[in-house]
Formats: sequence, C-alpha cells, structure tokens
Amino acid sequence: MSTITNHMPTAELQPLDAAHHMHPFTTNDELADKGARIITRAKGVFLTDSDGNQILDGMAGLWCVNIGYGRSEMAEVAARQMMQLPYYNTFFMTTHVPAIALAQEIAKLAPEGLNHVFFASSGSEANDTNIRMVRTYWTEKGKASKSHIISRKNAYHGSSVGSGSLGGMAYMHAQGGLPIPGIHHINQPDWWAEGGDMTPDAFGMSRAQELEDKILELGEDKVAAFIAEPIQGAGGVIVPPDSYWPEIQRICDKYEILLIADEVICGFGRTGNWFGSQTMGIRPQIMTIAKGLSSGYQPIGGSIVCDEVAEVIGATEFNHGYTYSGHPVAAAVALENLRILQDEEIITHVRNVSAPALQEGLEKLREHPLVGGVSLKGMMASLPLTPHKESRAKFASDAGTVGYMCRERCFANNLVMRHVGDRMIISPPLVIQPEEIDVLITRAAKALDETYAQLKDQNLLRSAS
Ligand code: PXG
Repeated sequence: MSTITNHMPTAELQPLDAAHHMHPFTTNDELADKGARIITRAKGVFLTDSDGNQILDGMAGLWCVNIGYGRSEMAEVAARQMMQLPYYNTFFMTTHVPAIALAQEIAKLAPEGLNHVFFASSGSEANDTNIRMVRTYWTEKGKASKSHIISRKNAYHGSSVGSGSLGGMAYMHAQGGLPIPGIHHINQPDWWAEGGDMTPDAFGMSRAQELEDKILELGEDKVAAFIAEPIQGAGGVIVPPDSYWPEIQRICDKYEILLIADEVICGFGRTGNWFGSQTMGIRPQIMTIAKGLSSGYQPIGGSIVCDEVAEVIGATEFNHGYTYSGHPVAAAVALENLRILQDEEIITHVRNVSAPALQEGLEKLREHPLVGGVSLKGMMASLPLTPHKESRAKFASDAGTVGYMCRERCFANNLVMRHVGDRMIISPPLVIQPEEIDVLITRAAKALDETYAQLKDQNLLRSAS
C-alpha cells in the first residue's frame, strides 16, 4: 500500500510525482526543475496547495468546476450510488436509473428538438462519437459521399486521434500522425489578432464565408458537418464578431451540413445561458458536452443529438460505445450538479451578478498599459497583452513568452489565470461572488504590474515588426 499522504512536504512529493507520473502537455525537464504545483484541497473558488497557499482559481479547474469546490451533496450522491450500483453498462439492451434520469434532464434543458443523449466519459470521446455518428447518418441516408468534416484552425476539440484531428492546433497535429483523412480546417474569427484594418463585422463575414468556399471546393455532396465551439475556449476565449454565427448558420442550412456545436466549455451556464448555442443564436443538430455537466466532480461527457439524427442512427445498429457510457456514479453526480445549478439559480446569478461584476473588474484592467482589450461573454474572458494598444501589436519575443511570464506572476500572487500565447484567460467557477471577483482583479492587476516591470527590465516591451 502507498504511504504517500496529503501531509507530506512538497519537496518530497514533487520528485515522486516526476519519477512516475507522466503529465499532459509537460516536459520532464520542467517537472524535474520546478516540480509540479500540488493541490491538496479546495473549497468554493479557492484551492489550497501543499505549502498552504490559498489560491483563487480563476480557471474553475480546466473550465469545468461551475458550481465551485467542496459541495458535500455531490459526495453524498456518489457514495449512495456506489453502494447501490457502482457500475453497470448500457450495452446489450440494459440500462439503469441514473442514465435514464440524466438523459431526460439533459433533454429537458437542451434547446428544442435536441432530445437524445449518447454518453461518453469526456469531451474527446464525445467528439469521436460525433465523427462516426455524422458519417453514419449520411451513409444511412444514402449519401455516403458526405463524409468530410470542416473545423477551424486553433479550435480545441480534444486529444484523442479523432478529436485531436477535429481540433486545429498545429502543435498537436505535428505529433502522432494527425489529422486523420477527411478533416479540413478554415480560419478562425479572431478579430483582435487577425482582423487587421477590417471592422469586426466585415472580418466576421469574411471568416464565415471561408466555410462556403471550403464546401464549394470539396463539393457540396462531400461535406457531412461543420464543428465549432460557440466561443473558442482553449484557443484563447475568442468571441466571434456579431456577423459570424448568423452567416455560418445560413451556410450550414443552405448546403445541408450538420452543425456540431462543441459545448464542452460553453455548456451549463458559462456564457450566461444553459448553452453557448443559445447565447450565439445558433441551431446545431448535435452538441458536445462534458466538463460543466458534472462540474468536474466525475468524468462524464456526451453528445446531445436532434430527433432526426437520432432516428436515422437508431434505425440501424450504431456499432459504437464505451464501457463507461452513462456510468451510474458519474450520471448520478451529474444529475445532482444539474439540480444544484437549477435550484440555486446559478445561471441567473451569472447573468445578473457574476458576469456584470467580472466585466466591471476587467474594464479596470483594460486601462493597464499591457492590456490590449477585453473579450468577455458570461464567465469566460480573455485579455490580449500587447506592447502597443492602438495598433494591437504583437510582441517581438516568441509568442507566449510574455503570457507565460504573466501566468507565473499570477501564480506568485495566488491566482490561477492561464495564458494562451500572449493572452490571459479567465474562466472562474460560476458561483464566484463580487467580493471574490474583487480579489481576482486586485491580484491580476498586481501580476500585470509585475509583468510590466519585468518586461521593461529585460527590454521586452518591443513590438514585432
Ligand atoms: N471540446 C472542447 C471545446 C474542450 O475545451 C474538449 C472538447 C475535450 O474534452 P476532454 O474532456 O476530453 O478533455 C475540450 C477540453 C486548456 C484545456 O488548457 C482545455 C481543455 C482540456 C484541457 C486543457 O485550455 N478542453
């Protein structure tokens, strides 16, 4: 039996971690040199690390702990379900109450016409399901040639072979032979970084029209689906210009392309509605869900599927599923999470309290010399850092150098704020209170000041030519 405990000193735990635990997106050198931060407990919006620091979690874990940490009801539901039925599958004509109840609840909350759920344990798995589902759908409709899927550069849809192919992260495609055939990527609607002198709306239209161009290039009888996050998360909280989504919806309708909205981050309240599709005014046939579905208390995800697609898929045997599809403990915990979100009116809190307070706080940071703008929808936000606000200039240093420095200053000030390149990202638990947002903004302002001083010292406040 392991003798490793929560009470061991950081200096002992870190080398043990580095010796045996392979981390995602991390190098051995980083682990050996710096050691991983060890989180020992959490309550509300605060994490405690193995040195006893109280860290405000401005990222809700990885964009998922929507109801905040430490909700004992969630643990009680898990324990009860484990005692009653810790596991059974949903294959071979069997089911159980947690899966029945959760699917019904999700169908109730989802937009009209989206009434069916195929469960997975993560967003990556759910997007793999989506690839097979949309291709199977068109085959069953007698249009097997409609097999290509269009996605976007700098999208994030997961890390498995299928979902990593859907994603548009070049550094991920560089490893392991991605993307798989039949996946195509158009440009993203990132006005701040790529819009140049265009107005946001003109730029949004031009980026949406790339979808039509790609469909016509591939042939309209070849395209199965377009997948996109309503607002890109891991790509840098990119809120598209207002013109973008209506034009995408028009194009999908015109060419009979299924629209898959990846709601893994946007879903379950993050944008101020149950789903980002509602916030952005779109009508997807399939929505990918995970993260906020259980607030991260258990691994669970899935695809919410419209009546028509579910009917066609169900008319044949869909040879697809996971051992843990609809896992009873994960499903029971997710159901409790949805109860808490509803009973405590957390999405109303986002709309009326936390999102306006976050916006107000970020407007103060907008004045900071390093902050090039504020992009925010509900409780997801980004601050692009720049050496020159007026021209939205990029730094002369390699992309990410300044963002990384700022993230380190945030950690030093007991704030978790992620960076994507030279953008700072904020996505706190939805339940955060205005006084906690004040703490977040105060710590972020201090981190920005320290970053600015460091950049001056190191002569890094220079624009790329
Ligand atoms: N779709 C979207 C939109 C996501 O953000 C996934 C799918 C994949 O979900 P799973 O559960 O398989 O991880 C995600 C995950 C980051 C970060 O640093 C973001 C994610 C995962 C890990 C890190 O921003 N998003």
